[in-house]
Amino acid sequence: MAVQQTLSILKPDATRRNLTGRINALIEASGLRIVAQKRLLLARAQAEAFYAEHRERPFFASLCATMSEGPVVVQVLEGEDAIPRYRTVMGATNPTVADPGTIRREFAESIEANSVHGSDSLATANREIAFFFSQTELVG
Ligand code: 3AN
Repeated sequence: MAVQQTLSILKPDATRRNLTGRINALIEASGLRIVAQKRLLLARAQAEAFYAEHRERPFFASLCATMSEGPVVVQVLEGEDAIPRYRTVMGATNPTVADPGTIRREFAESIEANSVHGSDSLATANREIAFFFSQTELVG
């Protein structure tokens, strides 16, 4: 076990439905701490840069449009094994197969508008945190 930080995004489908507080409650109930948080409107180019590794996937254009259609809340979560722990709290990409009690099972609208993003590895977390936050914005 190691203390890790991971990048979380509450997606536009979640902010549109005023779910920030309910999702944050599930995050905090899991033992993760929100050590940085801000609400942003992503430009289309920012969404494309953030999801660059998915550029060849058929849903890339639609995903980037969805991510820039309304405000997002970007967060840094900290805790023991925060990266895999948050993936568990999020649930599977497809909400119809996500476990009961997970964020995506409870709140996601579809496989694309699935309410939250979470980093999937240490290298990804480091890159994604640096994409949105400077070190001085992380307050543990
Ligand atoms: P996850 O977010 O669970 O790690 P990824 O990395 O495979 O899933 O996909 C990144 C994002 O792309 C997902 N959160 C979702 O918004 C979108 N996405 C994934 N698979 C599909 C799909 N088959 N159709 C539409 N959008 C998808």
